[in-house]
Amino acid sequence: MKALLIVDLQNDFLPGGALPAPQGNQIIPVINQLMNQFSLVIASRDWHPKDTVHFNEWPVHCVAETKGADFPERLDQSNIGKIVQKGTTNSDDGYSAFEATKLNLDSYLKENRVSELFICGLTTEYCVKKTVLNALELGYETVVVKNAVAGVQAQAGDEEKAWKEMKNSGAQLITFA
Ligand code: VGL
Ligand code: ZN
Repeated sequence: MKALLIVDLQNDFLPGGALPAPQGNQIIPVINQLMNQFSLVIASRDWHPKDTVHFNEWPVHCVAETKGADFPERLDQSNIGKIVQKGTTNSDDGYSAFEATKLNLDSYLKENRVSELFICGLTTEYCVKKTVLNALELGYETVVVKNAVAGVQAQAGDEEKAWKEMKNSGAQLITFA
C-alpha cells in the first residue's frame, strides 16, 4: 500500500509567514491534485509552544492554535485522513514527521500496511529532508515529489545540497504531472 505524507504545509512557511519558502504557493495546486491519487493522506504540522529552545535558532513560527500554524485556505483538506503534530514541547525541535508526539507515525503506517511513502511539502532543507531520511532508515520505499516541495533558500546552494542528500540516501525523486 502507498500513502502520501504532506509535511508542514502551513501559513508560516508560505509567503507572508514567519519563515517562508519563497515558492511555497506554487506547490499547493500540485498537492491538491496529487492527493487524488492516494487513499491514505497524512499531514504533519509544526506545532510549537510559545517558548521553546527551537526559537533560539528560528524566528517564532507555527505556534500551536495560531493562524501561522494553520493550513492555508487554498489547501484542499477534505482528502487528509490523519494529522500529526511535532515539535510540541519546549525542548523538542521535531523536524521529522516521524517525531510526531501523539501518534507513532511509523507504527501507524505499518498498521496500515504502507510500504511505499510519497513525501511532499515544506521545507526542502529541513523538515522534508529529515522526514525523508527517517523514512529511508525505517525501511520505506521513499518517493519525493519534487514539484510539490519548496525550500526556505536561506543560503544559496542549501536546497541543492538537500536534494543530493535525499537522492544519495536512496530516495526516488519524481515530478508529478
Ligand atoms: C521547519 C525550520 C523550523 C520546516 C520547521 O518545516 O522545514 N524548518 N521548523
Ligand atoms: Zn519549527
